[in-house]
Amino acid sequence: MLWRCRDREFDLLDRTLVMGILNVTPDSFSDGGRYFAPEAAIARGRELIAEGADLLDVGAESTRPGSDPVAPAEQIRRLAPVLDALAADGAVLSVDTANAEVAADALRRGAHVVNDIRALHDPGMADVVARSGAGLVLMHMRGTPATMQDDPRYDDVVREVGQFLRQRRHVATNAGVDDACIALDPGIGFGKSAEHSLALLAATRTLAALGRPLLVGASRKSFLARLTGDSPPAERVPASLAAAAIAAYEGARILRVHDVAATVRVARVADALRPAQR
Ligand code: HH2
Repeated sequence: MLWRCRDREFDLLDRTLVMGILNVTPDSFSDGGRYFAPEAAIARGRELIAEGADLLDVGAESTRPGSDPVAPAEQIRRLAPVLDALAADGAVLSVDTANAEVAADALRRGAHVVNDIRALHDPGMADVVARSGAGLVLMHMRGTPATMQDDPRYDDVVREVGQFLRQRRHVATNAGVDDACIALDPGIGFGKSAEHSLALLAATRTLAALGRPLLVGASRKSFLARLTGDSPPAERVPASLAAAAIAAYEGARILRVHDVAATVRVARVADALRPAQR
């Protein structure tokens, strides 16, 4: 299975990609404030690449439950120096934004992927992605970060998320996005109870069968803490590695994580053990 991202083409048949998280924010749930200064973010990005990240997902807006949106101009201001420096290094960069203007600016600076947690909610986004040939992550979210954890309900979360992802993929390709550029993501923790997130993780094989690379972002999220009793996000690393191992074994092709060095090792083991058809 190929994933096309501008001039980069990832062959995902037997290699799970590790996407390192780089939050240039004051308030992200796990690493908020640590990499808000451009120099600190650039240094962290280089560290993640040295640890073996295949690509970096750079975001300037926290989407933790209860967070407020960040204006596009401010997202661009936060991202620009970081993207410029890491693109000059030759890193493969993803921009974590739902805003077409921010995505377009990042692509001009050399980003290869748009990680759109609102799955083309911005009417300008599909065109920006289609024209650039960038990779596009379409993620499922119920509601907005401000309200999404207010008692989310589903009749059948796996079926509903699968239907949504199929429909958004259709919207993207109808708008001119190359199907080979699309990856899908169930959006663990976005408008989901801990039980919903677990059900989606357990259904990785079903969701991977939708036919495009599946991205799973379980890293350090609170549904894991509900199982283990771990409290601050930094304590959730072993639980995150377990989730990553199971997701990759069951057919996820991209793991979005904070802890790159350890997850790369997990991915190599899962790749060696995963049955060929997954
Ligand atoms: N999770 C977060 C942010 N962006 N994008 C995708 N495609 N999938 C995810 O699961 C996902 C995502 C939340 O994690 P993080 O970036 O660590 O936190 P914050 O939103 O507080 O910056």
